[in-house]
Amino acid sequence: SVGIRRRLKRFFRRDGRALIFAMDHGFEHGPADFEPVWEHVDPRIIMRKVVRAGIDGVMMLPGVTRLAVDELKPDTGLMIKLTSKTELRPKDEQLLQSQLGFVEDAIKLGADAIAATVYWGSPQEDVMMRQFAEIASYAHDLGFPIVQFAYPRGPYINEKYGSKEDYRVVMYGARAAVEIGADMIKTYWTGSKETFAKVVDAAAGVPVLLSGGAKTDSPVDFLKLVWEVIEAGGAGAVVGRNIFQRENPEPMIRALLRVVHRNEDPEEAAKA
Ligand code: FBP
Repeated sequence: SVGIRRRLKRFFRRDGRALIFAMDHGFEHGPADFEPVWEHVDPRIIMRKVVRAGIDGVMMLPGVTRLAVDELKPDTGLMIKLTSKTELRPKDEQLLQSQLGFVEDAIKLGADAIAATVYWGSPQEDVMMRQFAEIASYAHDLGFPIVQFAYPRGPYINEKYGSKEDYRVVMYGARAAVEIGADMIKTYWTGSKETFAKVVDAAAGVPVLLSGGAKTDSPVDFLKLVWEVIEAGGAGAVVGRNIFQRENPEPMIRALLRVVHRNEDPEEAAKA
């Protein structure tokens, strides 16, 4: 619909690319994720820095959105995620993300897009598929785009492919996300530009964004990874720990923006 197309533009610049800040970690991993730079446990403090640095969009759960929404600029894309799990659950139940909020409430909070995770290959895949289909149906009905965090994850994947980052499973997850109706996909790095290009192909034109992952030792290592994503035809990145676990998130964001939007050489971007 027109609404979906218009709202997707909130995230992507004219070049069709986006850098989005992810901050659902207090729930999905627990507040310990903020320990490297403890002041960032306050959503207002980190959000202020991230927005000042010029981020294109942000992703949060509903409760923290309420706390941090005043820090956003009018044109900052707001993605509200409606599924998660805690790490307090028994290990084998961590292969399920549960619904924790509702589309209408996310829209009242000002969301431009709704997000939900599916762990493709999980023993609970069926539950997450239905959950995603229901959330997507509500969102689309109201003219809102739906973002899928398409994460292959589960015992059979490890047995058959050796890793959840194997491009064959990552591209399967991305394609499954397209087939179920996602307007944007966030997924793992597959280890090389060539393999990530296959993931992009499998998504058949639906934008594919990198899921940041654990903080790299040096900022330039992460910039190189994002550069390869862009070279592979990726639409950008959704980044959490590589931003908020750094003492100075602003230079990192500015460097990431140069790589995402200008294909700038990572070493140069890091220096600037
Ligand atoms: P990061 O850039 O920190 O990896 O954030 C992206 C993200 O998908 C978060 O939205 C989420 O909380 C986290 O990664 C989940 O990571 P995992 O499931 O791999 O533990």
